[in-house]
Amino acid sequence: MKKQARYLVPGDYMADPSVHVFEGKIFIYPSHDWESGVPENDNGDHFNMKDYHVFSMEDPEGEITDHGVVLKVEDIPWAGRQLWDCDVALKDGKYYMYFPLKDKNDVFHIGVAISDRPEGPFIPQSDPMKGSYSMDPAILDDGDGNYYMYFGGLWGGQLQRYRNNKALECAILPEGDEPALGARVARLSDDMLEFAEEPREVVILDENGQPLKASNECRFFEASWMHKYNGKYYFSYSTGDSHLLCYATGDNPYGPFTYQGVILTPVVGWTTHHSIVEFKGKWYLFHHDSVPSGGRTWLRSLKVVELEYDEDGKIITIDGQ
Ligand code: FUB
Repeated sequence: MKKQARYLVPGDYMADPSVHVFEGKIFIYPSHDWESGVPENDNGDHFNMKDYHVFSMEDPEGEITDHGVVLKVEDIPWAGRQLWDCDVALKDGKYYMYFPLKDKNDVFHIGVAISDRPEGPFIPQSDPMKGSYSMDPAILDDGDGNYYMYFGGLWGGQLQRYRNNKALECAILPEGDEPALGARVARLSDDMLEFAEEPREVVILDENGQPLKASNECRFFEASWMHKYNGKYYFSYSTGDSHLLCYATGDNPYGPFTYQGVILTPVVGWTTHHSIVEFKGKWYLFHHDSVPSGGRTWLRSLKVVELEYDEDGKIITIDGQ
């Protein structure tokens, strides 16, 4: 029987959910879509978000609490525009929010904001993380004291403007049989405010051990997420212009990861984005679509649906429609 996804915030447009269990509750850190009137283009200028709310739930089937605005563009000293997908990590009683934002030169960097509470408010640092670029940060708490950030996205996410962590003079997008561009991963410093090392590329291999090609409809585009299941590392992501959520598995946080399959088939709306979280022995896929806004791709709505694995640890594909 088809699993029925549930809309979580019918009264507002929220997208890109990053979800964690803190203090025994589910906390959702989404982007906050709104009708800013900016025309749609391949740079994603129509995703003109200016603040974040935090939501919590006692249970995925229970009521949802809106904790209100917890961070806004005008409070961030280095801000230009566009607060995109954020994530939050807990270390030593403090909550660290990682957020992508364009600076005053329209270049994406990743900033950090801190709170004593999972529901915020979050106070931003005065500068972005040194050496940070592109967008869509996702944090893995590896459970051994190490935290890793996965980040990056193509087109409007600006990843094609960089190689080896240096800005290129002109953006280069690989094509055809060239290896696809990968997300980036870096361990975080002990104070959680900087990279502890140079970011590395996340390599996804096909069944023959070869890196996925740029022309492959399952190659990485944006929206990294990392979770662990039965001791394995599951790196999941959006394929962007082919509109899938896919995943690859590995035996350590850096990879390489081997491509496994599709988590979610295309939803209504151009973007697809997610997080995967375990709560009381069940697994859930939090994601978004543009059904409630009548297909307006910049006005997305949060959803949750149960996610299942088969006996070999493969994620059973969910129908996005
Ligand atoms: O919400 C703006 C961007 O759209 C996100 O950063 C991407 O992952 C896509 O969902």
